[in-house]
Amino acid sequence: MSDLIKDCLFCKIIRGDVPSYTVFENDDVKAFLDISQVNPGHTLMVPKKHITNFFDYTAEDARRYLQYIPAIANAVKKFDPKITGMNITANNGKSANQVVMHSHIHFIPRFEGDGLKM
Ligand code: DGP
Repeated sequence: MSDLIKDCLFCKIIRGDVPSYTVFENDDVKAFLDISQVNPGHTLMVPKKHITNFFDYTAEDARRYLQYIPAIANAVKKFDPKITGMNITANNGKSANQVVMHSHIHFIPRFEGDGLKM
């Protein structure tokens, strides 16, 4: 295993070396609750292959990993019937506030009148 993958926080979560609350998982991706909940149910989806961000995705990576967005959005939505919307976003690159350099998508549940500014 390369040092990059050994030391990557989200690779550690995928391996189970760092605990997380799993929302959805299959051979390709894992989705787990974000440690800093912007709103209740805030979830991150990561590909199990280490890819830094979307600049490095091939078309095949996009087909393989992004196909799960609807399934994960609906899994998160099931947490609470009061979830009526969801921000599905990615911070791509350091200047765009990407802190963890393993590609991930945020699923941020929205509630009527929650006042969250996104
Ligand atoms: P970003 O700025 O897009 O790179 O967001 C990284 C997210 O990762 C941030 O919302 C907090 C989350 N995060 C950081 N460390 C951990 C952790 O150890 N466990 C979990 N579940 N989430 C983490």
